[in-house]
Amino acid sequence: VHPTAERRETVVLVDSDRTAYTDEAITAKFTYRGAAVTREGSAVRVTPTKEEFEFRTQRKVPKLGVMIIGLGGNNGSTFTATILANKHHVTWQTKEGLQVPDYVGSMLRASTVRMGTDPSTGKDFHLPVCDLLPMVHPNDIVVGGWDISGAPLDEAMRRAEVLPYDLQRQLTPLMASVRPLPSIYYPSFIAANQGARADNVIPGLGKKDHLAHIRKDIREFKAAHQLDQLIVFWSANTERYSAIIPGVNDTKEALLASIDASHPEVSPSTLFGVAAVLEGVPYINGAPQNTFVPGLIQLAEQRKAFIAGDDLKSGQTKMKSVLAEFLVNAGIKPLSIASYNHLGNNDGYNLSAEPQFKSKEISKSSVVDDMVAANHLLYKPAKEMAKETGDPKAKAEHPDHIIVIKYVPAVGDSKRALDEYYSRILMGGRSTISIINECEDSLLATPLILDLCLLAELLTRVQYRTAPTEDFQPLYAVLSLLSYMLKAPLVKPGTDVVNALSRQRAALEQFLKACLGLDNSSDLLLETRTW
Ligand code: NAI
Ligand code: DG6
Repeated sequence: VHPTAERRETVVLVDSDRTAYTDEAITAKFTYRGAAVTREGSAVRVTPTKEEFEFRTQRKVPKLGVMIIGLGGNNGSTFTATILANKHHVTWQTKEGLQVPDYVGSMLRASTVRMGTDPSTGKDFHLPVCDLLPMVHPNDIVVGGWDISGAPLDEAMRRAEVLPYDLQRQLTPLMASVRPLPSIYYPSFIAANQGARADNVIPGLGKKDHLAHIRKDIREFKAAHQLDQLIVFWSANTERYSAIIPGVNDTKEALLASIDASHPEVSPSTLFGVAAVLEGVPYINGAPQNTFVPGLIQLAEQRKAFIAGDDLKSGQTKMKSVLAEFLVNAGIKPLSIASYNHLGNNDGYNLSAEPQFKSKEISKSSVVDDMVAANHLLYKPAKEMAKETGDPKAKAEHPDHIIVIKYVPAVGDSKRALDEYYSRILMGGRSTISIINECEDSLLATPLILDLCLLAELLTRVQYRTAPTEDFQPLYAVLSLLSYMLKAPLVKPGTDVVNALSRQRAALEQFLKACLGLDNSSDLLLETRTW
């Protein structure tokens, strides 16, 4: 068994009077420290703040199901195959020799977190992230879902051309028994070139009936597999953006009424979201479109149901959320970022249509915004630009940022991404960094889907309160803690989006540690810097 798929019985026991263990739960007190900052003329006043939290994490790991919309796609079939290969210990031959299945690329299963120092050696002590708190083992996930293409998953896996032949050959009998449920197909939302695939659609009833149908599918899947928890995950084709229309999808009441009236602007991904929220199961959007219209966010808030999105941050954009942060934090000024990629899978085919490309362009474009806005020494804020240009509506300074995606069938799922970062360095000098990245897109995306589902499930078991007299309550509906895996993270309306990968990872690590009552000032390493 590969170490990333191993089952361990690790229990982290925190030796502190602020952390308590019962058979049911881990309860931890945590002091959340921040600062209130104001400018007063040439002075900046910083007032330290603190708020007391108590986190309670249920220890019993549920039997988990994941229902994927787009199950027969490259990601859906690769996700299913990965879990089945690990569960059944399927090994396969390649020119490099015998391969064992793994979960490489999953930050939960394949990365570690620094816990502190081992006093006997004085060396750092690291733990797999998935061992911090009780989490579902991926091999135990029951996978199902919907697709407008009715191909059973063995055929879908062959069509995807992602996994090696000898693995596909052995997985065929296992995959053949998984068949996608019929799905909702509204042709105006995805590229016309997808029409040929749509042989497995729920008959043309109204949107109200479609909603009822999907809700019933969710309930039946849960019951049939005796699941304690379920995640619904959109991994279907990228849709065009929905228009946000007052009275149609801007409030929860309007959205529900629009579904009743079969309004044309209610997309399949939004309808699935409404179904999941009404069934009280988390819903995650792995594609870029604006599934989470204001009405759906409101509905999730009202029902205290969890939602997360948008769009998996797998390769080129993940790299960008590291590199742009590095450059700007190093005091170097990117002047332009030009990102090109070509791919030949069905995702690329769908994105070759302009409205669907537009959705992807938006999610890929926003990823450097927060890093740029954080450095007013390099990039002039809007106010300064307005003064300089005389245009009161002038926008803050920003690097030129261009996104190009081309469909090249020959390369299949093996995406080739080229990026150029052109920056200003000392004394008006220039620096150019070029990156070429080539790999199977779905082999990067699959572990992200896994992490998103496992984390969303964990967060359904975490509750908090801010005073001992209060009842424990769930976290806020939009799970922005999942941002690390997402290109355009959805956050609580009115709050800032964090795109920088290191900050996203730190937030997640710190939160998992906070649930154990642990503070995360370990990188201070004061013992190495003092006498
Ligand atoms: P794919 O095109 O292979 O799979 C999408 C599947 O969705 C197809 O089987 C299609 O028949 C199905 N589908 C379309 N509309 C549907 C509906 N209304 N209901 C149910 N099924 C429907 O695409 P792939 O590569 O699996 O990607 C899935 C999504 O994830 C795309 O939106 C893509 O942009 C996004 N994504 C993919 C990444 C990757 O690395 N592969 C990374 C980031 C995002
Ligand atoms: C082409 O850009 C297809 C897309 O679906 C991407 O492959 C996917 O969004 C992953 O993007 P990135 O930028 O994280 O590699």
